[in-house]
Amino acid sequence: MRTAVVTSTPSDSHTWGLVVLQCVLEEAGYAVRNLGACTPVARVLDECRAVRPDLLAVSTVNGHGRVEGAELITALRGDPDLAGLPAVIGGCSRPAAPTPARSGRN
Ligand code: B12
Repeated sequence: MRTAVVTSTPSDSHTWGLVVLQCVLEEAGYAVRNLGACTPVARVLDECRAVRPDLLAVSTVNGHGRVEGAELITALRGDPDLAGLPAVIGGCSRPAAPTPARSGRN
């Protein structure tokens, strides 16, 4: 059976994207190890070394994913054991606050 590690980034405490991701991957036939929210990069790497997954899936929605996701992938690619592990990052990119529409003249 294929396995996937599902995780968030160190600062991201949102959990429901992780739950959805786990459900989708399980429906696709993966055995999933869900590391939960606010997961340190070192822990993700340790789990990947232990589980030897076919996929690492990262959910991040709190707005820091661009930085922390890059840090995670850089660490992953720098580890000889994990450098070739397929990894995906996703999550909402909704703006924190919509820009109010200008009223009146264009
Ligand atoms: C619930 C919620 C919370 C709860 C979380 C509780 C919990 N147990 O998860 C609480 C109150 C704790 C919280 C805290 C904060 N939140 Co909040 N939160 C939300 C909220 C309302 C819903 C998120 C949610 O659960 N959605 C349901 C899940 C199922 O959807 P999802 O996470 O978007 O995931 C979907 C997709 O993104 C995608 N997806 C997700 N992961 C992945 C991964 C892959 C690989 C793929 C392909 C797809 C994918 O698939 C999922 C299903 O469609 C959103 C606003 C919103 N309406 O989205 C804000 C939101 C995410 N939060 C936001 C913010 C700013 C915060 C705080 C910083 C607020 C604060 N000032 O304290 C903190 C951050 C805490 C932290 N350290 O991370 C912002 C993020 C802004 C940004 N991205 O720039 C949002 C967008 C609100 C906003 N518009 O300002 N939050």
